[in-house]
Amino acid sequence: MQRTQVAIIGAGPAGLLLGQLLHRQGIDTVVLEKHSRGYVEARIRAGLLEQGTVDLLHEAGVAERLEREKLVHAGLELAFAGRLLRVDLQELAGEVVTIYGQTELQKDLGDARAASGAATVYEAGQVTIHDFDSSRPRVGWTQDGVRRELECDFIAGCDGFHGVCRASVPAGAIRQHERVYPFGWLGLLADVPPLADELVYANHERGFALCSMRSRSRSRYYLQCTPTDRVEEWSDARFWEELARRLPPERVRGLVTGPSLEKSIAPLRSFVVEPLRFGRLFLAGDAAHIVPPTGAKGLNLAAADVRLLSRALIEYYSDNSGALLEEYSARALRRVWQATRFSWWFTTLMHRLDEDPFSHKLQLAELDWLAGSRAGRVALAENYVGLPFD
Ligand code: RFL
Ligand code: PHB
Repeated sequence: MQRTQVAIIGAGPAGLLLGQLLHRQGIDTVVLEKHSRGYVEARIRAGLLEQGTVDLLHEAGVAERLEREKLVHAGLELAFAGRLLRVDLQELAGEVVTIYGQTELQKDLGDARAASGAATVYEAGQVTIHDFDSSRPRVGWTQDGVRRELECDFIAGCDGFHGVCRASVPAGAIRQHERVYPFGWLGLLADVPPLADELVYANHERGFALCSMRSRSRSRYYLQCTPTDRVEEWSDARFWEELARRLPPERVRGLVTGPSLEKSIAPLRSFVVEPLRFGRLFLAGDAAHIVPPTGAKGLNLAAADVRLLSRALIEYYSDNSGALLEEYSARALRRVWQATRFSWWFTTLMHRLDEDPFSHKLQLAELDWLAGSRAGRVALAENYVGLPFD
Protein backbone atom coordinates (compact mmCIF):
# COMPACT_ATOMS: atom_id res chain seq x y z
CA MET A 1 0.00 0.00 0.00
CA GLN A 2 1.17 3.54 -0.83
CA ARG A 3 2.15 5.69 2.17
CA THR A 4 2.53 9.39 2.89
CA GLN A 5 2.75 11.62 5.94
CA VAL A 6 -0.19 13.95 5.19
CA ALA A 7 -2.99 13.08 2.75
CA ILE A 8 -4.57 16.32 1.52
CA ILE A 9 -8.08 16.06 0.09
CA GLY A 10 -8.84 18.90 -2.37
CA ALA A 11 -6.54 20.93 -4.64
CA GLY A 12 -8.21 24.30 -4.07
CA PRO A 13 -6.20 27.16 -2.56
CA ALA A 14 -6.33 25.59 0.94
CA GLY A 15 -5.07 22.14 -0.11
CA LEU A 16 -2.33 23.33 -2.46
CA LEU A 17 -1.05 26.04 -0.11
CA LEU A 18 -0.89 23.53 2.76
CA GLY A 19 0.97 21.12 0.48
CA GLN A 20 3.47 23.77 -0.50
CA LEU A 21 4.18 24.91 3.08
CA LEU A 22 4.69 21.30 4.21
CA HIS A 23 6.83 20.41 1.19
CA ARG A 24 9.22 23.25 2.01
CA GLN A 25 9.77 21.66 5.42
CA GLY A 26 10.43 18.22 3.93
CA ILE A 27 7.04 16.76 4.87
CA ASP A 28 5.64 14.29 2.35
CA THR A 29 2.10 14.86 1.09
CA VAL A 30 -0.26 13.43 -1.52
CA VAL A 31 -3.04 15.68 -2.85
CA LEU A 32 -6.25 14.02 -4.12
CA GLU A 33 -8.56 16.22 -6.22
CA LYS A 34 -11.78 15.07 -7.82
CA HIS A 35 -11.67 17.50 -10.77
CA SER A 36 -9.04 18.06 -13.49
CA ARG A 37 -6.34 20.69 -13.05
CA GLY A 38 -7.84 22.70 -15.92
CA TYR A 39 -11.27 22.73 -14.28
CA VAL A 40 -9.92 23.82 -10.91
CA GLU A 41 -7.89 26.63 -12.49
CA ALA A 42 -10.80 27.98 -14.54
CA ARG A 43 -13.16 28.63 -11.60
CA ILE A 44 -13.78 32.37 -11.18
CA ARG A 45 -13.98 33.24 -7.51
CA ALA A 46 -12.27 35.59 -5.08
CA GLY A 47 -10.14 38.59 -5.86
CA LEU A 48 -9.04 40.26 -2.66
CA LEU A 49 -6.20 39.20 -0.36
CA GLU A 50 -5.41 40.41 3.15
CA GLN A 51 -1.79 41.27 3.94
CA GLY A 52 -1.55 38.17 6.17
CA THR A 53 -2.51 36.01 3.18
CA VAL A 54 0.06 37.73 0.97
CA ASP A 55 2.73 37.17 3.65
CA LEU A 56 1.86 33.47 3.80
CA LEU A 57 2.12 33.18 -0.01
CA HIS A 58 5.62 34.66 0.26
CA GLU A 59 6.47 32.12 2.95
CA ALA A 60 5.26 29.37 0.62
CA GLY A 61 7.44 30.72 -2.20
CA VAL A 62 4.52 31.33 -4.57
CA ALA A 63 4.33 35.13 -4.60
CA GLU A 64 6.65 36.01 -7.47
CA ARG A 65 3.99 36.66 -10.13
CA LEU A 66 1.66 38.11 -7.51
CA GLU A 67 4.27 40.76 -6.70
CA ARG A 68 4.55 41.67 -10.39
CA GLU A 69 0.86 41.74 -11.24
CA LYS A 70 -1.01 42.68 -8.04
CA LEU A 71 -2.92 45.90 -7.51
CA VAL A 72 -2.68 47.49 -4.06
CA HIS A 73 -5.72 49.27 -2.65
CA ALA A 74 -5.43 51.69 0.26
CA GLY A 75 -9.17 52.26 0.54
CA LEU A 76 -12.67 51.38 -0.64
CA GLU A 77 -15.89 53.28 -1.32
CA LEU A 78 -19.39 52.87 0.09
CA ALA A 79 -22.20 54.27 -2.07
CA PHE A 80 -25.63 54.96 -0.51
CA ALA A 81 -28.47 57.47 -0.79
CA GLY A 82 -26.70 59.28 -3.64
CA ARG A 83 -23.56 59.68 -1.50
CA LEU A 84 -20.08 58.25 -1.84
CA LEU A 85 -18.05 57.58 1.31
CA ARG A 86 -14.37 56.66 1.04
CA VAL A 87 -13.00 54.42 3.78
CA ASP A 88 -9.25 54.99 3.99
CA LEU A 89 -8.02 51.54 5.08
CA GLN A 90 -4.40 52.57 5.32
CA GLU A 91 -5.07 55.59 7.50
CA LEU A 92 -7.72 53.92 9.69
CA ALA A 93 -6.24 50.42 10.08
CA GLY A 94 -2.63 50.88 8.98
CA GLU A 95 -2.88 48.25 6.23
CA VAL A 96 -3.71 47.89 2.56
CA VAL A 97 -5.40 45.05 0.65
CA THR A 98 -4.21 43.29 -2.49
CA ILE A 99 -6.18 42.58 -5.66
CA TYR A 100 -5.10 39.31 -7.31
CA GLY A 101 -7.53 36.80 -8.79
CA GLN A 102 -7.99 33.42 -7.10
CA THR A 103 -7.73 31.97 -10.62
CA GLU A 104 -4.17 33.32 -10.89
CA LEU A 105 -3.28 32.16 -7.39
CA GLN A 106 -4.64 28.71 -8.19
CA LYS A 107 -2.36 28.57 -11.29
CA ASP A 108 0.69 29.71 -9.30
CA LEU A 109 0.00 27.05 -6.66
CA GLY A 110 -0.57 24.40 -9.34
CA ASP A 111 2.75 25.28 -11.01
CA ALA A 112 4.60 25.19 -7.66
CA ARG A 113 3.07 21.80 -6.83
CA ALA A 114 4.07 20.40 -10.24
CA ALA A 115 7.62 21.80 -9.89
CA SER A 116 8.00 20.29 -6.39
CA GLY A 117 7.49 16.81 -7.77
CA ALA A 118 5.10 16.00 -4.92
CA ALA A 119 2.29 13.59 -5.84
CA THR A 120 -1.01 15.10 -6.97
CA VAL A 121 -3.87 12.99 -8.28
CA TYR A 122 -6.36 15.01 -10.31
CA GLU A 123 -9.66 13.40 -11.33
CA ALA A 124 -9.54 11.08 -8.31
CA GLY A 125 -12.95 9.38 -8.23
CA GLN A 126 -14.99 8.36 -5.18
CA VAL A 127 -12.54 9.53 -2.54
CA THR A 128 -13.21 7.92 0.84
CA ILE A 129 -11.48 8.45 4.20
CA HIS A 130 -11.15 5.78 6.90
CA ASP A 131 -9.89 5.15 10.44
CA PHE A 132 -9.05 8.76 11.25
CA ASP A 133 -9.87 7.96 14.88
CA SER A 134 -6.92 5.53 14.88
CA SER A 135 -3.17 6.13 14.51
CA ARG A 136 -3.23 4.77 10.92
CA PRO A 137 -5.77 6.66 8.81
CA ARG A 138 -6.35 5.55 5.22
CA VAL A 139 -7.68 7.19 2.09
CA GLY A 140 -9.21 5.41 -0.89
CA TRP A 141 -9.98 6.58 -4.45
CA THR A 142 -10.56 5.37 -7.97
CA GLN A 143 -8.05 6.18 -10.70
CA ASP A 144 -8.32 4.96 -14.31
CA GLY A 145 -11.00 2.54 -13.18
CA VAL A 146 -8.75 1.01 -10.49
CA ARG A 147 -9.41 1.34 -6.75
CA ARG A 148 -6.35 2.61 -4.84
CA GLU A 149 -5.45 3.09 -1.19
CA LEU A 150 -3.05 5.27 0.75
CA GLU A 151 -1.96 5.05 4.38
CA CYS A 152 -1.01 8.25 6.18
CA ASP A 153 -0.35 9.91 9.55
CA PHE A 154 -2.92 12.69 9.07
CA ILE A 155 -5.74 13.67 6.71
CA ALA A 156 -6.24 17.35 5.83
CA GLY A 157 -9.84 17.94 4.71
CA CYS A 158 -9.43 20.85 2.26
CA ASP A 159 -12.23 19.68 -0.03
CA GLY A 160 -14.57 22.66 0.11
CA PHE A 161 -18.19 22.99 1.16
CA HIS A 162 -19.44 19.93 -0.79
CA GLY A 163 -16.48 17.71 0.10
CA VAL A 164 -16.33 14.21 1.52
CA CYS A 165 -14.27 14.89 4.67
CA ARG A 166 -16.78 16.82 6.78
CA ALA A 167 -19.50 14.45 5.59
CA SER A 168 -17.48 11.46 6.89
CA VAL A 169 -17.55 12.65 10.51
CA PRO A 170 -20.20 10.86 12.62
CA ALA A 171 -23.16 13.24 13.15
CA GLY A 172 -22.86 13.10 16.94
CA ALA A 173 -19.26 14.37 16.88
CA ILE A 174 -19.85 17.61 14.93
CA ARG A 175 -22.03 20.70 15.36
CA GLN A 176 -23.17 22.85 12.43
CA HIS A 177 -24.19 26.51 12.58
CA GLU A 178 -25.85 27.95 9.52
CA ARG A 179 -27.63 31.02 8.19
CA VAL A 180 -28.89 31.14 4.61
CA TYR A 181 -29.59 34.63 3.23
CA PRO A 182 -32.67 35.20 1.04
CA PHE A 183 -30.59 36.48 -1.89
CA GLY A 184 -27.64 35.60 -4.15
CA TRP A 185 -24.90 37.34 -6.13
CA LEU A 186 -24.86 37.47 -9.88
CA GLY A 187 -21.25 38.01 -10.99
CA LEU A 188 -19.99 39.22 -14.36
CA LEU A 189 -16.38 39.26 -15.57
CA ALA A 190 -15.42 41.45 -18.54
CA ASP A 191 -12.31 42.79 -20.23
CA VAL A 192 -13.13 46.42 -19.58
CA PRO A 193 -11.21 48.88 -17.38
CA PRO A 194 -12.64 49.21 -13.83
CA LEU A 195 -14.98 52.17 -13.29
CA ALA A 196 -12.87 53.52 -10.41
CA ASP A 197 -9.44 52.99 -8.83
CA GLU A 198 -10.88 51.25 -5.75
CA LEU A 199 -13.77 48.86 -5.01
CA VAL A 200 -17.25 50.37 -4.74
CA TYR A 201 -19.84 48.67 -2.46
CA ALA A 202 -23.32 50.10 -3.15
CA ASN A 203 -26.42 49.97 -0.95
CA HIS A 204 -29.41 50.70 -3.19
CA GLU A 205 -33.19 50.31 -2.87
CA ARG A 206 -33.08 47.94 -5.86
CA GLY A 207 -30.40 45.84 -4.17
CA PHE A 208 -26.67 45.64 -3.47
CA ALA A 209 -24.00 46.12 -6.15
CA LEU A 210 -20.22 45.66 -6.03
CA CYS A 211 -17.66 46.98 -8.49
CA SER A 212 -14.45 44.98 -8.23
CA MET A 213 -11.58 44.22 -10.57
CA ARG A 214 -8.88 41.72 -11.47
CA SER A 215 -6.45 44.11 -13.21
CA ARG A 216 -6.43 47.52 -14.88
CA SER A 217 -8.12 46.00 -17.91
CA ARG A 218 -10.40 43.36 -16.34
CA SER A 219 -13.42 44.11 -14.15
CA ARG A 220 -15.58 41.97 -11.90
CA TYR A 221 -19.05 43.26 -11.07
CA TYR A 222 -21.73 41.77 -8.82
CA LEU A 223 -25.47 42.41 -8.40
CA GLN A 224 -27.69 41.18 -5.59
CA CYS A 225 -30.29 38.88 -7.18
CA THR A 226 -32.94 36.48 -5.90
CA PRO A 227 -31.72 32.94 -5.13
CA THR A 228 -34.13 31.60 -7.76
CA ASP A 229 -32.82 33.86 -10.58
CA ARG A 230 -31.18 31.97 -13.44
CA VAL A 231 -28.14 33.26 -15.34
CA GLU A 232 -29.99 32.82 -18.65
CA GLU A 233 -32.47 35.48 -17.52
CA TRP A 234 -29.64 38.00 -17.30
CA SER A 235 -28.42 39.15 -20.71
CA ASP A 236 -25.27 41.29 -20.61
CA ALA A 237 -27.40 44.33 -21.56
CA ARG A 238 -29.77 43.74 -18.64
CA PHE A 239 -26.83 43.34 -16.25
CA TRP A 240 -25.13 46.61 -17.29
CA GLU A 241 -28.41 48.51 -17.19
CA GLU A 242 -29.23 47.27 -13.69
CA LEU A 243 -25.69 47.97 -12.44
CA ALA A 244 -25.87 51.57 -13.68
CA ARG A 245 -29.18 52.08 -11.85
CA ARG A 246 -27.65 51.02 -8.52
CA LEU A 247 -24.58 53.29 -8.69
CA PRO A 248 -24.20 57.04 -8.01
CA PRO A 249 -23.89 59.23 -11.16
CA GLU A 250 -20.21 60.08 -10.57
CA ARG A 251 -19.34 56.38 -10.71
CA VAL A 252 -21.67 55.52 -13.61
CA ARG A 253 -19.69 58.07 -15.62
CA GLY A 254 -16.62 55.81 -15.38
CA LEU A 255 -18.51 52.62 -16.30
CA VAL A 256 -17.26 50.91 -19.45
CA THR A 257 -19.42 48.00 -20.61
CA GLY A 258 -18.44 45.07 -22.83
CA PRO A 259 -19.21 41.41 -23.52
CA SER A 260 -19.08 39.12 -20.49
CA LEU A 261 -16.32 36.50 -20.22
CA GLU A 262 -18.27 34.73 -17.50
CA LYS A 263 -21.54 35.13 -15.58
CA SER A 264 -22.60 33.05 -12.60
CA ILE A 265 -24.93 33.10 -9.59
CA ALA A 266 -23.76 32.21 -6.08
CA PRO A 267 -26.07 31.75 -3.08
CA LEU A 268 -25.08 33.54 0.13
CA ARG A 269 -24.68 31.67 3.38
CA SER A 270 -22.86 31.69 6.70
CA PHE A 271 -21.81 28.23 7.89
CA VAL A 272 -19.41 27.06 10.60
CA VAL A 273 -18.74 23.56 11.95
CA GLU A 274 -17.20 22.80 15.31
CA PRO A 275 -14.74 21.36 16.10
CA LEU A 276 -12.26 21.28 13.19
CA ARG A 277 -10.40 18.20 14.42
CA PHE A 278 -11.58 14.60 14.66
CA GLY A 279 -8.72 12.38 15.73
CA ARG A 280 -6.28 12.57 12.84
CA LEU A 281 -8.62 14.42 10.48
CA PHE A 282 -8.34 18.23 10.30
CA LEU A 283 -10.78 20.44 8.36
CA ALA A 284 -9.58 23.70 6.76
CA GLY A 285 -11.09 26.36 4.49
CA ASP A 286 -14.54 26.07 2.91
CA ALA A 287 -14.80 22.46 4.14
CA ALA A 288 -15.19 23.91 7.62
CA HIS A 289 -16.83 27.31 7.07
CA ILE A 290 -18.52 29.53 4.50
CA VAL A 291 -19.02 33.28 4.72
CA PRO A 292 -21.08 35.48 2.40
CA PRO A 293 -18.59 37.15 -0.01
CA THR A 294 -19.42 40.73 1.02
CA GLY A 295 -16.45 40.98 3.40
CA ALA A 296 -14.04 39.16 0.99
CA LYS A 297 -13.09 36.74 3.77
CA GLY A 298 -13.51 33.20 2.35
CA LEU A 299 -10.13 32.71 0.73
CA ASN A 300 -8.40 34.67 3.47
CA LEU A 301 -9.92 32.45 6.17
CA ALA A 302 -8.82 29.37 4.24
CA ALA A 303 -5.26 30.77 4.22
CA ALA A 304 -5.43 31.55 7.95
CA ASP A 305 -6.51 27.95 8.73
CA VAL A 306 -3.67 26.62 6.59
CA ARG A 307 -1.19 28.88 8.36
CA LEU A 308 -2.13 27.34 11.73
CA LEU A 309 -2.42 23.77 10.47
CA SER A 310 0.93 23.89 8.64
CA ARG A 311 2.70 25.21 11.73
CA ALA A 312 1.09 22.51 13.86
CA LEU A 313 2.09 19.69 11.50
CA ILE A 314 5.63 21.07 11.13
CA GLU A 315 5.97 21.17 14.93
CA TYR A 316 4.69 17.58 15.14
CA TYR A 317 7.33 16.27 12.74
CA SER A 318 10.26 18.42 13.91
CA ASP A 319 9.73 18.36 17.70
CA ASN A 320 7.55 15.27 18.03
CA SER A 321 4.99 17.45 19.82
CA GLY A 322 1.25 17.47 19.28
CA ALA A 323 0.69 20.69 21.26
CA LEU A 324 -0.17 22.93 18.30
CA LEU A 325 -2.31 20.20 16.74
CA GLU A 326 -4.28 20.10 20.01
CA GLU A 327 -4.83 23.87 19.79
CA TYR A 328 -5.64 24.05 16.08
CA SER A 329 -9.42 23.82 16.26
CA ALA A 330 -9.98 26.37 19.03
CA ARG A 331 -7.46 28.86 17.64
CA ALA A 332 -8.76 28.70 14.07
CA LEU A 333 -12.42 28.88 15.16
CA ARG A 334 -11.86 32.01 17.21
CA ARG A 335 -10.83 33.95 14.11
CA VAL A 336 -13.41 32.18 11.95
CA TRP A 337 -16.21 33.43 14.21
CA GLN A 338 -14.80 36.99 14.11
CA ALA A 339 -14.84 36.92 10.31
CA THR A 340 -18.29 35.31 10.30
CA ARG A 341 -19.58 38.15 12.44
CA PHE A 342 -18.02 40.83 10.22
CA SER A 343 -19.25 39.21 6.98
CA TRP A 344 -22.77 38.91 8.41
CA TRP A 345 -22.71 42.57 9.57
CA PHE A 346 -21.42 43.95 6.27
CA THR A 347 -23.90 41.80 4.31
CA THR A 348 -26.80 42.98 6.47
CA LEU A 349 -25.73 46.62 6.16
CA MET A 350 -25.42 46.62 2.37
CA HIS A 351 -28.15 44.33 0.94
CA ARG A 352 -31.85 44.87 0.39
CA LEU A 353 -33.18 42.66 3.19
CA ASP A 354 -36.95 42.77 2.70
CA GLU A 355 -39.83 44.89 1.38
CA ASP A 356 -40.07 46.86 4.61
CA PRO A 357 -38.73 50.46 4.25
CA PHE A 358 -37.91 50.35 7.99
CA SER A 359 -34.95 48.00 7.32
CA HIS A 360 -33.60 50.31 4.61
CA LYS A 361 -33.97 53.39 6.84
CA LEU A 362 -31.92 51.68 9.56
CA GLN A 363 -29.16 50.87 7.04
CA LEU A 364 -29.06 54.46 5.82
CA ALA A 365 -28.88 55.72 9.40
CA GLU A 366 -25.93 53.42 10.10
CA LEU A 367 -24.13 54.43 6.89
CA ASP A 368 -24.73 58.11 7.73
CA TRP A 369 -23.26 57.46 11.19
CA LEU A 370 -20.22 55.72 9.66
CA ALA A 371 -19.64 58.77 7.44
CA GLY A 372 -19.44 60.96 10.54
CA SER A 373 -17.73 58.59 12.95
CA ARG A 374 -14.06 57.76 12.74
CA ALA A 375 -14.61 55.07 15.39
CA GLY A 376 -17.21 53.42 13.15
CA ARG A 377 -14.93 53.52 10.13
CA VAL A 378 -11.99 52.15 12.15
CA ALA A 379 -14.12 49.16 13.14
CA LEU A 380 -14.98 48.48 9.50
CA ALA A 381 -11.39 49.00 8.30
CA GLU A 382 -9.81 46.77 10.99
CA ASN A 383 -12.08 43.89 10.07
CA TYR A 384 -11.85 44.43 6.31
CA VAL A 385 -8.03 44.38 6.17
CA GLY A 386 -8.11 41.26 8.37
CA LEU A 387 -7.86 40.81 12.12
CA PRO A 388 -4.49 39.86 13.64
CA PHE A 389 -3.70 36.13 13.69
CA ASP A 390 -3.15 35.75 17.44
P1 RFL B 1 -12.31 25.22 -2.70
O1 RFL B 1 -11.72 26.34 -3.49
O2 RFL B 1 -13.76 24.97 -2.86
O3 RFL B 1 -11.48 23.90 -3.05
C1 RFL B 1 -11.89 22.63 -2.62
C2 RFL B 1 -11.39 21.59 -3.61
O4 RFL B 1 -11.78 20.29 -3.19
C3 RFL B 1 -12.24 19.56 -4.30
N1 RFL B 1 -13.14 18.48 -3.85
C4 RFL B 1 -12.77 17.19 -3.73
N2 RFL B 1 -11.62 16.57 -3.99
C5 RFL B 1 -11.56 15.22 -3.78
N3 RFL B 1 -12.64 14.50 -3.33
C6 RFL B 1 -13.81 15.09 -3.07
N4 RFL B 1 -14.87 14.37 -2.64
C7 RFL B 1 -13.92 16.51 -3.26
N5 RFL B 1 -14.90 17.40 -3.10
C8 RFL B 1 -14.42 18.59 -3.45
C9 RFL B 1 -12.92 20.59 -5.16
O5 RFL B 1 -13.03 20.18 -6.51
C10 RFL B 1 -11.99 21.78 -4.99
O6 RFL B 1 -10.98 21.82 -5.96
O7 RFL B 1 -12.05 25.41 -1.15
P2 RFL B 1 -10.79 26.08 -0.36
O8 RFL B 1 -9.51 25.54 -0.90
O9 RFL B 1 -11.11 25.94 1.07
O10 RFL B 1 -10.81 27.62 -0.79
C11 RFL B 1 -11.88 28.47 -0.39
C12 RFL B 1 -12.10 29.60 -1.41
O11 RFL B 1 -12.19 29.03 -2.70
C13 RFL B 1 -13.36 30.41 -1.10
O12 RFL B 1 -13.47 30.64 0.28
C14 RFL B 1 -13.38 31.80 -1.80
O13 RFL B 1 -13.46 31.66 -3.20
C15 RFL B 1 -14.54 32.66 -1.30
N6 RFL B 1 -14.66 33.96 -1.99
C16 RFL B 1 -13.85 35.05 -1.66
N7 RFL B 1 -12.92 34.92 -0.69
C17 RFL B 1 -12.08 35.96 -0.40
O14 RFL B 1 -11.25 35.82 0.51
N8 RFL B 1 -12.11 37.15 -1.08
C18 RFL B 1 -13.02 37.36 -2.07
O15 RFL B 1 -12.98 38.42 -2.70
C19 RFL B 1 -13.96 36.30 -2.37
N9 RFL B 1 -14.88 36.47 -3.33
C20 RFL B 1 -15.61 34.15 -3.00
C21 RFL B 1 -15.69 35.42 -3.65
C22 RFL B 1 -16.47 33.12 -3.38
C23 RFL B 1 -17.40 33.34 -4.36
N10 RFL B 1 -18.24 32.25 -4.71
C24 RFL B 1 -18.34 31.77 -6.03
C25 RFL B 1 -18.77 31.40 -3.68
C26 RFL B 1 -16.63 35.65 -4.63
C27 RFL B 1 -17.50 34.64 -4.99
C28 RFL B 1 -18.56 34.96 -6.02
C1 PHB C 1 -14.08 39.97 -6.05
O1 PHB C 1 -13.30 40.71 -6.66
O2 PHB C 1 -14.49 38.90 -6.54
C2 PHB C 1 -14.59 40.40 -4.73
C3 PHB C 1 -14.00 41.48 -4.10
C4 PHB C 1 -14.47 41.91 -2.87
C5 PHB C 1 -15.53 41.24 -2.28
C6 PHB C 1 -16.09 40.13 -2.90
C7 PHB C 1 -15.63 39.70 -4.14
O3 PHB C 1 -16.00 41.67 -1.10
